[in-house]
Amino acid sequence: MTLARFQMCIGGEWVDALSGKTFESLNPALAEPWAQLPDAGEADVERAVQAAQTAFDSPAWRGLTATARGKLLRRLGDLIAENKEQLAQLESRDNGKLIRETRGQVGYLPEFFHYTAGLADKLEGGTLPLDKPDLFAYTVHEAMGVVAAIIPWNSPLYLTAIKLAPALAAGNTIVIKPSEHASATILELARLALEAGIPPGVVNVVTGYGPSTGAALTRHPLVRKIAFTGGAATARHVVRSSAENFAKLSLELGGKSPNIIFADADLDSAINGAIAGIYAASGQSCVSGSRLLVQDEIYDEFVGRLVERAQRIRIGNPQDDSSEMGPMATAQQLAVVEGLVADAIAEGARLRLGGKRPANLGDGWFYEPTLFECDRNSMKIMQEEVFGPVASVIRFKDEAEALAIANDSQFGLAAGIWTRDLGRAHRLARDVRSGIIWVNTYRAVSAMAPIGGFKNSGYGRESGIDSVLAYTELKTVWINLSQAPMPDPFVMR
Ligand code: TXE
Repeated sequence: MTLARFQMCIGGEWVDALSGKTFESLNPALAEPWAQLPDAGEADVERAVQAAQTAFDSPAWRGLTATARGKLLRRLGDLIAENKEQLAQLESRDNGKLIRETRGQVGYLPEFFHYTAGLADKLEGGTLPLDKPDLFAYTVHEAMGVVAAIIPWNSPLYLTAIKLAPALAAGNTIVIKPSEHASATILELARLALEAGIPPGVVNVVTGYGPSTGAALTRHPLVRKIAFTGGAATARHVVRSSAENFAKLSLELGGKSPNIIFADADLDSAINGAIAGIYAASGQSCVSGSRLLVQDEIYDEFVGRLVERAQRIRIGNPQDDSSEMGPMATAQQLAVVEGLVADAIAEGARLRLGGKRPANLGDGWFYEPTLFECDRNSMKIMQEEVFGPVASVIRFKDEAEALAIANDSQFGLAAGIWTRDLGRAHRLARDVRSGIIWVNTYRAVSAMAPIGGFKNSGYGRESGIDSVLAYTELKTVWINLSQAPMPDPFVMR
């Protein structure tokens, strides 16, 4: 099969790696290469960061009003809408995500760009009611400079959009390093950014591996902010890189989110919520509801019905409209899932469903919807992120026990609460230590809603009205109003 060939976007030019090196991207449904991309080395990263810095300093970008930047982002949103089917197809082929899901995500991206475009000219500073009558001061939110965005493979376009749009709205420039497993749609996004009229060098994409390309980018001294989504182990490397020049950081890491089902819940809804939480996207979602906490009274019925529904999930070609679950995006991730399932069995978790690769689906990296029953929240399968279609279920007696189990986790990204009791819903929304709480729903996103985690799920928030502020530096400007000479220089004013 002939491979599709991609080039990187640096300074508005489409280029190969200076070394000429390339790597292949594999189609997860077939486990075979479909595309060839440049393997960027240190010198390519250097070019990209310099191009971004030059663009940052150029009148073509720096000279634009915030309103003009907003218009460019709006145009980019429109172009994404015009190209949505092609982008959805490309992402599905590249990372194995269901076409119905990539259509949904890409279909929503324009809303995201339009919303953020509207924020560009609303970054107001303040005048300060100083307690010093001879002085006047005000604050200004300024762009930071070059932003590095490190993107994982699970939702490349969406996770790039929530970094790119606010970074540009605030007037920064960006170098994006997509995952080596899913770079194609990010290169397409760069093409659309140029087509939208965003000046060359404002949006750059370097493709390559994490420890080489990614590390060269995150430790570059001109990078002022790193926006990272990925795993905790990689995040630790990124935090260390940022220590070189104290680049600001936002980290969106994984989770082991509890989906808590009370006996008074609408069970039909809760079962759909449990499925949405763990089997949608084959569990390759940072907000996966991978721990199911189910109240005693309904435990047997709930688990029975969940197993029955999960058994009917149609696993298959992600580009087929009728498929409900596609493959793992990478062979490594499949190996992680298989390893954690084996550990769970060895530790005594009871396998109720799945636990293996499906027959008859060829070499693709498919894995069956899997469910473990657990007696203790301390089991590894209740504590470690699997990032695959593997749920573990545990029973609880009452609200206090549910809360204790929910919070007994190193992570704190999301939580689902299923109950008809309004007071209980609000009590748990208050007391569960996580950045996102869904009550009687799961996996809802909106351009207006912040995303991010407590504890080991990272820090910083993306999306929502404050997302642009996270890409600014705050400046305080002091003006002397007095006509008198400057007072005693040896005393703080
Ligand atoms: O992510 P990595 P991986 C979790 C999930 C998964 C685990 C590892 O549990 O099993 O992370 O997944 C780049 N310097 N999540 O290996 O390694 C890399 O090239 C700079 C949660 O895919 O974190 C890619 O572009 N960059 C998650 C990006 O980091 C480096 C989504 C993410 O890769 C680098 C994905 C380095 N030293 C996985 N090493 C979520 N929160 O949604 C790698 N990279």
